[in-house]
Amino acid sequence: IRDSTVLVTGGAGFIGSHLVEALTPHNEVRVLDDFTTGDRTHLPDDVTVIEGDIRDPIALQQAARGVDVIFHHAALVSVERSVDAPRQSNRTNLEASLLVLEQARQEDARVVVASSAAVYGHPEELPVSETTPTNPTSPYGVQKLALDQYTRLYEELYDLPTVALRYFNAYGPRQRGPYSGVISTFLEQARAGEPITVEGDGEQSRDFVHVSDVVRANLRAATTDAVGEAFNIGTGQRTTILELAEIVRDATGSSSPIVHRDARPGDIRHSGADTTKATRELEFGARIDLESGIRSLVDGG
Ligand code: UD2
Repeated sequence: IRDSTVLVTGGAGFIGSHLVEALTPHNEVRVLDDFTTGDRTHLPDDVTVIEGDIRDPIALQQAARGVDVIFHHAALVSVERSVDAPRQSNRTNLEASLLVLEQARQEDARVVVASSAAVYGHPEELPVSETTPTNPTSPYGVQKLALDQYTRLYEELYDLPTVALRYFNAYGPRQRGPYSGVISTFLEQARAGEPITVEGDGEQSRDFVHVSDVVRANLRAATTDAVGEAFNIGTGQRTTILELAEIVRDATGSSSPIVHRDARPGDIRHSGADTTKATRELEFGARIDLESGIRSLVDGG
């Protein structure tokens, strides 16, 4: 998209900051972030930063005034924390998201929201398509599913152009912290020469999608005619956690041993995206396979 005024909520976070970087050369970009996990140093200079919480209607109103598109990436991303404190995560992931949708309605702005493969829970079929039954196994998944459904409803009821992107396991530079995902954990362990900790037997599998592909999906969603829809955003390739451990070891040249720990309670066994719909309607296809994505992380990010 070009020559637009856009708001990225959670724009200083992992996915948000990469999106901001892609948007800034051709658009006027605003970021709303409370910087609890986001990082100012990830933001280009020519971005307007509003420091605030998305639960704060005043901050949101200020940030959204006059925008053409809102990319909604602010969230409490920890699945475990949503299990411990479901109401707290509901307030940010769902209630505040509704504020974002309401604000978009006010401004007549397009909205692209970050949904999740968590909406499928333990999937009934693999790979999962958008018509696979949704059975979230965590409050986080329920919240993302409700957001996903509200997004569709806002198109139906109020004619607002909305798109929900169901991310599978996103990875890439700047992903770090306690909820950052298995790839950044394994890379840190391999670099430090510490044991790579595989939880359970390691035969569980995921669809790892590079953040630059996630960003491209967002840019497509910003202009598509296929509104009121949800799309799986993954690569269509599944990798087991044991295979991942080997890939990370090879890419880093590390001699870290692979050790096994207890499996995570409630861990999803297999997750993989059918991306036919995104290919057909968004002309989206992931470009970075896992080996090259990890190699570039090792070389640069
Ligand atoms: C991902 C998303 C989450 C939600 C969920 C939906 C990330 C970081 N999280 O959770 O937000 O959308 O999908 O289903 O993308 N593992 C190890 N060793 C480690 C760390 C992890 O073996 O040191 C395993 C873990 O047990 C799991 C797999 O790696 O089987 C992936 O774990 P994760 O935390 O990266 O992501 P996931 O799929 O639980």
